[in-house]
Amino acid sequence: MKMLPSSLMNKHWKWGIFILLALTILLLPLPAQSAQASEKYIQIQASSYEYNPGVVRVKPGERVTLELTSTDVTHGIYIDGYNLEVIAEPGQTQTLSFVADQTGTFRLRCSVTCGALHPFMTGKLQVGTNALLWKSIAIAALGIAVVIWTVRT
Ligand SMILES: [Cu+2]
Repeated sequence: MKMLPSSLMNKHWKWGIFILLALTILLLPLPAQSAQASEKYIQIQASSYEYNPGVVRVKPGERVTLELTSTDVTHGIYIDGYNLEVIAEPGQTQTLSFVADQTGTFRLRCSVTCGALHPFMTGKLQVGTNALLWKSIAIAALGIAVVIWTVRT
């Protein structure tokens, strides 16, 4: 077998370290999240064509009650993934309670055709920290560091 040029060997060695570190980041257990069943009330105001707040953050396992109020026409919220829906008529408040038993980011969509921009009336439900995103960022940063390290030596 032909020996690889030493400079190339050097680079392979660095990428080996990168792969090891990347795997470590991926397999690293997440800090234990509180298993306490706390309750969270979140008021959401719906108006054409937005939710206020647009992003709802809750902890995994939390009992969540959304209080949806519409300030103009009838609006709804459909939570993708959880497959739950709540509809509020003008000036009214409707509540939706559920346990945030799935982690991740879920899209909120208006479930009532409310006007021209209705398809764009969306929000987000974020359950727990987005661990996968942070891991991806860490691995990408590590990759960039190895590239810089390889180029400079
Ligand atoms: Cu709508």
